[in-house]
Amino acid sequence: MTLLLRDLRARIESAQRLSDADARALFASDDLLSIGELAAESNRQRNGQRVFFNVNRHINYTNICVNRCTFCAFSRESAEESDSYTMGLEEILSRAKQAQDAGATEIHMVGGLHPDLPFEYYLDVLEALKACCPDLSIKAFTAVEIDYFTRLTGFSVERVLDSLKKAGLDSLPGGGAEIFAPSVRAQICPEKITGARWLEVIAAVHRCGLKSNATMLFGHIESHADRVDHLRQLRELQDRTGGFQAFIPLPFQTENTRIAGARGVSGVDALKTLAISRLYLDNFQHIKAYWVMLGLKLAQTALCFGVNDLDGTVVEEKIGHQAGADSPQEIGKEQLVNLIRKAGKVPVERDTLYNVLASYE
Ligand code: V47
Ligand code: SF4
Repeated sequence: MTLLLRDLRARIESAQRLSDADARALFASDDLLSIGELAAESNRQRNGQRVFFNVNRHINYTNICVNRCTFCAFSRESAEESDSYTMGLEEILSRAKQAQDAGATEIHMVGGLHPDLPFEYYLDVLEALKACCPDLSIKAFTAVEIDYFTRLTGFSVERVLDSLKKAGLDSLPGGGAEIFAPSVRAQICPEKITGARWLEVIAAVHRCGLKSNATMLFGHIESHADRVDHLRQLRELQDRTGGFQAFIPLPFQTENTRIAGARGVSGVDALKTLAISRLYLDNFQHIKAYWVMLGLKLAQTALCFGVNDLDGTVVEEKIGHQAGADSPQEIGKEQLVNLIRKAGKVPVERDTLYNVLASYE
């Protein structure tokens, strides 16, 4: 172990916060195994041997989007394109009912920024979901969608959130954060809200009493310093609100995307990024390895690098798969339990708010 890592170990053991310079030094280090060991220890102190998963279903209600993020293989410009779609109420409800019958506890619902759907569509969907499946927790709409609803309606963020909450919204996922650095956003998502706006919307989400997650899209054109800057802004907001549940680093999938020179993510980089996130984000309880983008085996390996959550059964996923993710569409609960057990950990099924539903000792 190098001097840097020995020094960091001492500081982590005495619960001292890592600085941005520490995090940048970790990204520059080749000592993946020592970084992983430190992150695993830090996770053990927080979460013991337990690894969480949930039984959920993703619903991507439309792929039509007025933004044209260059990293996104999922979105389509208009209804004229042959593979564009927008789900009606019945299509959404039938997916939710199937999920409920299969034992799901959560619906994860996000989509493109549709040019014509009125705000009432989203309220109707939430109300209908709650009426037909009252036991399903609805985690829906990224900060990017929430901002779009303020532009559709002319309402404040607070008023939009209040309406969605009354209609049945229970929590928010962490998408749309990408990388906060303006120079990177200008190239990968020029039409998307700024990083500052993402943080402002999420601060309002937390103020209104809803929990959310946070993500970071990495492995395209960003530098290590950009990643650390992103993590710092999340850590600062979490200090203020405490409203984030999990952090989810999303490795960039390159197929069908339009980023010149994007390199994609190696297994080493993915594990190192997950481990550094665990070490730096000392005020986040959970670090999630999203198996859809990482692949099952790398997600399992991540459990030895500070990760304590594997997301869920998912069932139908489009955003990662259209960009070339070679993971399956769906995995069963038994498969998740096995995956976690074989990593030497204790699988725990959770609900959206991390209450324990079942422990597979
Ligand atoms: O915001 C888009 C990302 C996100 C690509 O909160 C891509 O529990 C990789 O946020 N390669 C949506 N990533 C997914 C997401 C998420 C997933 C699972 C759990 C949770 C949670 C949130 O996917 C988008 C964007 O950052 N994305 N295109 C791509 N080519
Ligand atoms: Fe639209 Fe989201 Fe895709 Fe960007 S990432 S083009 S906002 S669906």
